[in-house]
This record gives sequence, structure tokens and C-alpha cells, in this order.
Amino acid sequence: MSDLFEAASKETKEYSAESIEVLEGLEPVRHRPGMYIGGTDETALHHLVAEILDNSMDEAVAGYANKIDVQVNADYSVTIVDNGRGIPVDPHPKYPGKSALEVIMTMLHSGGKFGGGAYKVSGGLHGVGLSVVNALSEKLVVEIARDKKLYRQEYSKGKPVTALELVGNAPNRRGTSVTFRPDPEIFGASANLQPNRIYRMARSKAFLFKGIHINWSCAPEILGEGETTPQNAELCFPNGLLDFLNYQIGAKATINRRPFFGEAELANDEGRVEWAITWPEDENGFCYSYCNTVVTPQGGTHETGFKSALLRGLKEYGEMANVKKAASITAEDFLSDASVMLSVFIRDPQFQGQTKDKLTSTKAVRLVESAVKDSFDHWLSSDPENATALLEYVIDRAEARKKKKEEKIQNRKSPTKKLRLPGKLADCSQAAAKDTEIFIVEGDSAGGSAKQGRDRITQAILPLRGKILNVASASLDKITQNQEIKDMIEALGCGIKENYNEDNLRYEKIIIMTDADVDGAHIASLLMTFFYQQMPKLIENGHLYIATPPLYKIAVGGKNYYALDDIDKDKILAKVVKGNQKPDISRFKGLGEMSAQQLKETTMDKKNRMLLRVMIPSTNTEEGKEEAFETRRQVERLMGKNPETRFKFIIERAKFVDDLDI
Ligand code: 0RA
Repeated sequence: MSDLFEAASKETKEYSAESIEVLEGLEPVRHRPGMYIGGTDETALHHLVAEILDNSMDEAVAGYANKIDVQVNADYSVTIVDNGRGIPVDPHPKYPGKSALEVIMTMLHSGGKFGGGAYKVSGGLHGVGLSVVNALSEKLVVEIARDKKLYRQEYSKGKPVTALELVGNAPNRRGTSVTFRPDPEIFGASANLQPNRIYRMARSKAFLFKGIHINWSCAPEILGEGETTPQNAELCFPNGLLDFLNYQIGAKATINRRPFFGEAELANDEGRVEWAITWPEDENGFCYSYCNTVVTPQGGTHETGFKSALLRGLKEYGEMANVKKAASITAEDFLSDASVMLSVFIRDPQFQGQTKDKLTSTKAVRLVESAVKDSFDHWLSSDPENATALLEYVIDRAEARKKKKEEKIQNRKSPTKKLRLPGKLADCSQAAAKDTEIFIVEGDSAGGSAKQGRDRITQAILPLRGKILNVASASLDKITQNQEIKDMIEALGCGIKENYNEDNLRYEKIIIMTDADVDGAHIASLLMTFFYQQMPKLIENGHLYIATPPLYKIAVGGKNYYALDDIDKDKILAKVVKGNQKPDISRFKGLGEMSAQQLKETTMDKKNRMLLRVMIPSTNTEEGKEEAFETRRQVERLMGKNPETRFKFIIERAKFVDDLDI
């Protein structure tokens, strides 16, 4: 802990302890933790870290700190150190005998009232204050370097266990260090902080605030085998959001030559905006927006302003270039499939509702719009070839949208039009989706067994021929022309991408059923990638499953047992083989080798089978959005166009393979 506290660049501002607005003690927090941190699950647990980190980030954003250490210790405690002003330790005028520190640590206050003029995020699950973290920590140690002195105080479950002690001199440094261990009484004895999650949190903050150096470290003994989280890392991204965007989209091909990125001051000294946007060819975009480094999953006024600047800019450019069709472009045509990172810093931001994940400060619309517009105009006019490519792409999309709308009107005019279903589909007889299933099956021969073994009323079978197209590395055109994919889309009935409508989904469960070998696993991952990219809501809402057909049949003592894999086989053998019985073990080469009866009993029958549900984090929550980042990146990395990232993954993981199944 050598240079934990460093002199920051700015002078400490005048501070008065009176400006802290005091509400009440901490009993309610321990009594009803969910009210303050949104639950007591792992997400809530990680909110404690976010809260402390946000406090340090606030010091950085306000210009008082430029260095933060984030350290996960071997006992799963976390230490966060900044070189900001240091929490004030002077006596509190309203509470004789208590320091300002103790008031901040032991009383619930309405965050954002102190420090005056800082870019405090007083919203959502964050901004609940250090006191909430303190209340929910078994142990919390705070060290403060301020006025050339080093102070220390220790707390437990929200109460001081030592006095505020002067422990030494700190002639050349200032700042705050908080070490805390979440209370297992609140979060359960088995809940642990996850280094990987904290690492990503720290990295996001570094991307979002260029001026910050975040030193990450994690005790090696708690990094799991095969974990990609580094033990130490210096997180500093001088190109900010551009680095973040590049990290997100990797080597993907884009319509435009290079991203549009930049930063600008908001008018009237209201703050700052930073952005980076690009248009990926595969049309798998995202929009991540932030206010004061805290993510706003539901967007809000800053997004509105940004999109409006871009749309106006492109339409004006089209008008100038005499491209008539540019007049009918909508924001949807232009921006719904772009990859966007947007970050604003504004004072006293307003958020919506209980979850506070949408920015509602009205002034942000106008401020962001006018700050971005000039820069975008310049970007377009400085590279006409690039601008033309983008404009043509957007006009194509606008034309396609209009054509689709016309077709819809046409279809409505001919009500006799029958539902078109693929010829290979063996549909179930029940019309309503509830309780029905469709098995997507590898190969025609397995499809045959599945058709015989199914329950005709509620189970449909769609056989696919061999490996489907890898949608993660194919163009949208190629995807929608592929026969196997067309069949799937027709059978499901719910449409893809922005036309996805779950009301039209013809089955409740979509079940991928492939052989229990590596080829089968490959086909399953291609299918999952397809659903992930074209119908993410289908996964998010829990409709996608994977069947688990057995790999072995074990016949012993006149009975048959089925094993999923080698481990399962050994378990079953240990349990059922008695005395000198000789079990007869056969390995299925594929689903096609099973009889219809076997397939039904082991894999399809609703009473006996086991299904794996495919899940992705919900993008409607802050935590989910952070997780979704990683999911998206991992899919791109493993399934995308660039074989090198896949190769790298295999090399990294090779050391964990101890039994090659070939
Ligand atoms: C209250 C008032 C001031 C700073 C802080 C709290 C503060 C809190 C944290 C939490 C982590 N790091 C922190 N750094 C500072 C203003 C102090 C002043 O005006 O000098």
C-alpha cells in the first residue's frame, strides 16, 4: 500500500459540515436491506461495491481525484482507494462529539447534498450513500489522508468499533480508502463477491472517464481456474468511449469507414457530452448510454438529443447533396441497428421513477443535440465517400421499410391467405401456443424417430439438414435467403429483429435437440447464435431450451439405464451394478441410432426428460446491461467473422482440457 494516497491536482474546496442533510439512523437498512439496495441477491451484493466506487468516481468527475485503486482481497473484502479530497473528519456542529465522517457513515442522509456543485449522481440504487454499505458490512475500515494527517476508523454492521484515530502524518497525499466485507448475515454465508464482475465494473468506469487511472488487483487465491480476469491491471483509456466502442465491436465490418466519435462542452457550462457510434454490417447494434458514469439502461433525454442531432444532420446532408429520398429517412432507419456509446456529465441529473434508469433532465435534449450537431455535420462533409456510403445504406433501409409496410397492407386485403408453413415441419395438432413445443432436430433420420416418438397434440418436429449457416459471420441478406433459416422463421411465426412479435410465436417452448457429441454441440451453438441475434427476446423471455439426449445405454439385471455423459455413466454403474453382474454398455452414435421409443423415454417425454433453459441477462436492468456487454462480446469473439479471436480462445483454454473426446 505504498502510494495509496497521492496529491491530486486541485486544491481542496471550502467545506462545511453543516451542509450534510441528516435524516435517520441505520436500523431500517439492516431491517429492510432490499428497500435500499434492491434485494439481497448477488446483484445487490455487487451494488455495495458500485456504491463505494461511484463515490470515488464522483470525486474524480468533480476534478478532485485522478487515481483509484480497486482491490479484491483474499477474504473477499474489497478495498477502494482514491486520491480525492478525503472525507471530512472535523467535528459535526449539529452532533457534538461526532465527526463529519461518523455522521456520513452512520446516518442515512439524502445523498448529493454535500460537497456542493459536484457531479453527484443522486439516483437509483447508487447514491444511497456510504452509510448503507456500512450498515450491511460485517467490517468496514476507512482511512483518510487529509490536512497532512492520516486518520482511521473501524466499523461493524454500521456501528463504530474504534474511535476516529489519528494514526500518522500524510504530508504528501490525500484521499479516502474504504475496505469492507459484506455481512454474511444479510447476504448469506455462501454469497461471495465475484472478482470478474468487479473487474468489469472498474473497467467500464475507466472507459467512461478518460482522466482516470484505475489500478485493479485481485488476490490470486480467489481467481478460479480458467478465469480470464487478470490479477493486476492498469485501467486507463485515453480514447475513452472510442476505446469502449472498439472493445465492444471487435473486428466487425462496418458500413462507414471509421466511427463518429468526439466530445463537446455543453452550453452555459452545464457539463460535457462524449460519444462514439458506428454502423455494423451485420446490423446487430446496441445503445449504451450513461450519465455521470452511471449506466442509463432505459436511455432518456440525452439519447433523444443525440439521435435527433444525427438524424437532422444526415437529412440536411442528403438535401444538400440533392438526394431526394433522404427526406423520408426516420430515426429507426438510421439508428436502430447502430452501435452507440453515449456519456454525459451534468449537474443534478433527474431520473425517472423507482428504478431511476432513465434520464429525464429536459435540458439534456437541447444541450446534447446542439453540442453534437456541428461535429456530425463536419464529420459528414469531411469525407464525402464515407457520408455517401452511410446515406445509401440508410436509404436502402427506408425503402425496405416502406415496401414491407405496403406488403402488410396487401396481405390484410386478402384475408383468405393461409399461414405458410415449411414442408418438413410435422406440426402439432393443437393450435394455441400454450403448452406446445417445437423440437429443432439435427438430421432427417433423427427427425424420423422424433416424429414417431412425439406427442402429436403438443409436440412439433422440424428436422434441419446438417449445420446451419453461421449467422454471426454472414451478411443479413445471406441469412434471410438460407433455406434452413427460412424454415425455422416460418415455423415459429413470430418474425425476426424489429418485426419480432411474441404474440405470433406458435409454440411455448423451442427445443434444440442435437446429438450428444461435439458436432451436435456445434450445431446447438450455431442455433443459439441465430436466436440470440435474430430473436433475443425469445431467449430473454425463457422460450429457448436444449434437450439432453443420453450418450450411453447401460443394460444390467434386465433393466435399461441411460447416461448423459461419462461422469453420469460412472455414477450409474457404481449405483446399479451388484456383485459380479456384467453390464452391457452401448454408446449412441447419434439421435438417429435411438429407437422412437428410446428417444421418447429419455429425451422428449415431458414427465422424464431434462431440459436446459438458455438464458441471457435482461437488458432492462443496469446489472443485466453490464452482463449483456460481455455476452455480446463473447458471442462475437467465439462465433464472429474473425477466426483469430476464436483461435486465441482455444489456445487460452487448451490447458484446461484433460480428456479429449475424439
Ligand atoms: C463528503 C464531503 C466531501 C467529500 C466526501 C464526502 C468524499 C466521500 C468519498 C467517498 C469515497 N471517496 C470520497 N471522497 C470524498 C467534500 C470534502 C471537502 O469539501 O473537502
